[in-house]
Amino acid sequence: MKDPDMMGFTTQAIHAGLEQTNYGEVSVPIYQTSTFSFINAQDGAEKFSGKKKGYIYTRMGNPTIEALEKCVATLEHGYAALGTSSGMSAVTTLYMTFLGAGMHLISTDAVYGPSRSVLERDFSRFGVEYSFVDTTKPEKIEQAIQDKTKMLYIETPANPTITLTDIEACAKIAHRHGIVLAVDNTFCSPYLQNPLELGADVVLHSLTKFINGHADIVGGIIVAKEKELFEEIRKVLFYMGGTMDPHQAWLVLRGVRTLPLRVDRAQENALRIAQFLLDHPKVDWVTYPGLDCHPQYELAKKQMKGSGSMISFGVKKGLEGGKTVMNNVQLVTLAVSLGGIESLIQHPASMTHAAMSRKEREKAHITDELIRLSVGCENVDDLIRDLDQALNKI
Ligand code: LCS
Repeated sequence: MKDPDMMGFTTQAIHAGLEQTNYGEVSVPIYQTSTFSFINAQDGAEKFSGKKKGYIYTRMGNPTIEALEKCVATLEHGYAALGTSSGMSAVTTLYMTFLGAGMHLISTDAVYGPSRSVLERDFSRFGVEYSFVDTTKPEKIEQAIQDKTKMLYIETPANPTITLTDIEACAKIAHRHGIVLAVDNTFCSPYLQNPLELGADVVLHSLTKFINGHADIVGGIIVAKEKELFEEIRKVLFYMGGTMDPHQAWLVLRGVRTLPLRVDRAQENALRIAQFLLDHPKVDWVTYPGLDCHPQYELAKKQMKGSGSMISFGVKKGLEGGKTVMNNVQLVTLAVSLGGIESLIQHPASMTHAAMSRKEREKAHITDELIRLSVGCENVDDLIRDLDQALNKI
């Protein structure tokens, strides 16, 4: 009955990862311990050598963290997963695994700001090279490939432009050239998109967002399709130390159990809000994958199982108009982050993507007037009323 492969997504989200002990618990216990005792010297030596399975030290594995890893690996159809201290820890662990001096990465130009800045500022100090291209056009990826390219890293939908990259097309290009394809699936969650099924080798999430969904923790996770890649990443993560804490994992487990319910509600709200914004006289443009005016509406239907709840839009009077909206919303909260039950609004050019130069931002279509809205699970009429009064102040 509890074979995850036989279950639908909502059942998996609720049950995957729980392995009952003799107590018959129905929620995963928090194993808040840094280390695990060995029965004797031989037991310790065998666990270290890998001859015997068992827990050693929480940075190298812990039952609560493993329960979350099993759950997300099931939802993403991967071989196994690794919990990380933050989404950025997942990103940098992957860079550290697949890149080194003289190696080259190709990435989406409109990627989450720090996923780009950490390459420009930090990995470059160790000789890592990179090209940020408009991955919405697969031919641009092909043109950027060099002999030393080792990794293709895409984010779709991209933060904050909500433009899409064709995962299947990227997998074909990457594998033709022997390159690893990693997909940041944060904006969709595994409920709406499964990159491993579309040919990606590795998927990562900022758990801080949809998977946890309650704006109360920071965390990340990496899911690998194959054992070999998983083992490579695991060694890097254990030594670099960006691992998770059991209490953090427990909170995410509590959040993931309702992922499909939250996403269903939020994206229902988002479609209504996107249509409302599109018709509003103070709004110039709206980018939302559920609108047929989205430039990649057909691709959204092909690779996503729903349109999600992230919207970007531009208002009359550009940035000044956007500031008026952000300063006047009362229910929608002015804050970065996304994917929670509460609606959040922010201005990427001065907030999440402020570390990019204006030139690079404009090249990536992260224009000054772009406002990003993460639609939550509130009553949609309340959200629309709030946005309407704020827009009307422009
Ligand atoms: N990937 C994506 C697509 C993200 O949006 C973020 C965070 C990360 C990775 C990093 O995850 P973290 O370390 O924060 O858990 N995005 C944020 C945003 O748009 N506003 O605040 C954080």
